[in-house]
Amino acid sequence: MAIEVLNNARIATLDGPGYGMIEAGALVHDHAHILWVGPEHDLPAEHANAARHDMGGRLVTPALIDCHTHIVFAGDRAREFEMRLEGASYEQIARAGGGILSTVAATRSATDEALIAQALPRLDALLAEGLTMIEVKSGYGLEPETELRMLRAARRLAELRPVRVRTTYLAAHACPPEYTGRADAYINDVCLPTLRAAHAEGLVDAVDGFCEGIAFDTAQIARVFDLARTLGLPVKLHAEQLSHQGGTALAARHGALSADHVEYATAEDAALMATSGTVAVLLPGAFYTLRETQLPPVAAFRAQNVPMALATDCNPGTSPVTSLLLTMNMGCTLFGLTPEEALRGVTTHAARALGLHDCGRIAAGLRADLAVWDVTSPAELSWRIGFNPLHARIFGGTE
Ligand code: DI6
Ligand code: FE
Repeated sequence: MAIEVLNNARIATLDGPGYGMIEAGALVHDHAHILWVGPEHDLPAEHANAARHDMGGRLVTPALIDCHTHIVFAGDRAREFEMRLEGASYEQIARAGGGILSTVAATRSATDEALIAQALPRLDALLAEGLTMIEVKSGYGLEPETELRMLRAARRLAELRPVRVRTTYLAAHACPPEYTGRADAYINDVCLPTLRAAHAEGLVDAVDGFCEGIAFDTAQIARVFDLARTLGLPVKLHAEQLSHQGGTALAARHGALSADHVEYATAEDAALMATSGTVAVLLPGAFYTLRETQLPPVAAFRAQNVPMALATDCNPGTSPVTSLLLTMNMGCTLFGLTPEEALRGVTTHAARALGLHDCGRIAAGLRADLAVWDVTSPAELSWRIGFNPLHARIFGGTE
């Protein structure tokens, strides 16, 4: 592939301390991977005659990664939003058969084409902010065919847009109406066999669950994780979102890639995550939407060197958010992250939460997935609200 030099750039590599800034920087790529990055005056002679693309002094960062989304779903939950404003809680609505189950009904009755058509505008909003990698979960089918259709729809998005997609199997998201009061039977009859089927079709990159009073307990999730291990699939978990259930410790015991939400996690949980190398995926959009007050233990994560990722959790119920820039702002304002932590949270640490080693930083050998911004300092990305300073999105070296 033709070699190109991006020059006259301020490059936040996130490779090394701070932002890993290179002022007056240059980056060489071959329209797939980064070959070299450094100060422009050190550009290797072998690249001196390569095509130049002047960045105009703009800030270049790794492209953004959303490591926790439910963007494939049908219908909306505006009525539930109104009910919560009238005083109903998320748990009350869920226990009355609304919440996740109302999206399950809409998703089951949607065609494949409708699922894709409804997901695309959400994906496009994320792409417009410089995203090149997105994780998408199933979990609104809760029966074999719709779980598989959701995963296929998610994979299809990567054929319709210049983006990479990672699919996560989340049939242990809620107990469907036909199994009310029989969650163990649901795990045995539906969740486990459908995981085998989805894996056999090559549709599963990771396995997730919702460990919560309104969803599944640690023993039920453990059975799903045991099968994931047998199949050689990594696991992650929605843990300690609304209460402390022990999901984080379970996830750490299973060497999970990430424990997500974790508002109710403790300092002991953070220590376990540090030992297992589990990333804390913070989801401030859900915290904000549910008007939660329990803050995730950010100080403990820092003290234990647990990497913190940030993601939209884009879903119709608890986080109808399609902006990683807003998520960064919320991560700072609501959770007290620094703008540097927020940027690492949607790049380096998001990649790690997905088990990826080829993106999330700017370094030779990694993919040329970049975002070019009309800002002066990286902190500006977290500072503004509802403003998108993206100048260009570069996916595998191609703008
Ligand atoms: N936690 C969440 O915040 C989403 N799923 C989960 O396990 C909510 C999904 C929904 O309400 O539709
Ligand atoms: Fe979620």
